[in-house]
Amino acid sequence: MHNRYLLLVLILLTFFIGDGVGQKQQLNVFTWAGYVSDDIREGFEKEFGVTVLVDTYASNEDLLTKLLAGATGYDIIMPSDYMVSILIKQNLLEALNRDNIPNFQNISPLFLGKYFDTENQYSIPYTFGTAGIAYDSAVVSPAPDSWAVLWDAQYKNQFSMLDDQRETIGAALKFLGYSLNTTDLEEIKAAKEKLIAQKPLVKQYKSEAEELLIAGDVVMAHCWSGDAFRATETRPTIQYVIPKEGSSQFIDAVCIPKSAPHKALAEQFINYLLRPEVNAKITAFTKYGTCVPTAKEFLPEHLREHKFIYPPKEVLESLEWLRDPGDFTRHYDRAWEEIKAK
Ligand code: SPD
Repeated sequence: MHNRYLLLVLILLTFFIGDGVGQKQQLNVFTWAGYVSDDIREGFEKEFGVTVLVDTYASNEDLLTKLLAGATGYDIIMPSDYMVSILIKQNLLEALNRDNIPNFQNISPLFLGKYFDTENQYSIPYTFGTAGIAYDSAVVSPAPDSWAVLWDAQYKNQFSMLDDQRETIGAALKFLGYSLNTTDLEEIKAAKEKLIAQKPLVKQYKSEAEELLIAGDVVMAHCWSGDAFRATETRPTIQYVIPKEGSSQFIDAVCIPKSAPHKALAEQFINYLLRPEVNAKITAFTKYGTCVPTAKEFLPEHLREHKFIYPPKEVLESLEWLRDPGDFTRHYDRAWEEIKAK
């Protein structure tokens, strides 16, 4: 009798599991624009009987500001490398339970154990890429090879810069021959002045640069590799270059915030993303690299080894990871505020 009662309770729970009786559970994803496609979202919704809501941000700092302001509804976030370290330090991330993520084994060791989460206790890699310059080769000639082109007055009002303080200050630092992660006040000041001098030439600061390129609003954009690649689908004359002075490389990760309302569902979603056939859909949509080698079997030939995704060795050697500058962050914040206020 007692067992039958227990069974009835379990059946009712299965029926009414969710945020309220009769309601489907909702997974809230907070990520970069153009990062979670409808087919990935709908595939999960259908299989798990839940709804997935996707909200977007334009920079890691926007994500951090929102979390520090107490945003509590998000189950999944996708910070980049250095922001993972910052979020761990701020105690804002939930440790992942690997028992619930058996597909973790599908990830290439090349993308694991990185400096920002050496044991992958809090993060799994989603995609990887670089920052560089996308340009319309039908208009911009000769092909640029240096950050200098983004200070060339002939392109006044015809290019955009990322609306991302670490990336944009980073581009100026690299142009000046400095590290992306400098903690030298004079170098930050020089980068700030460079960007203030550039400002009258800039059409827009925008992280979703592919939209401007596709619309033909700009002929050049400081932009991330996958977004440049996406723009080529509409404008095949778009090319992408990593300037000779060097640039940034990144891994965008998937994490669960400490405040996530649906942790178990979030781990199921992470496990789902790591299925090779689903992971291939991430690359097919975002045009960023996959961290799951077996996903390549599900990708068309041109996405398996594309030059926008896999730069040659000598270019790779010129790339730097963004890192958490600790207390020095305030100088990056201040420089960015001054640039944007001009
Ligand atoms: N549209 C997707 C953009 C993803 C960019 N990743 C950001 C890396 C920042 N260092």
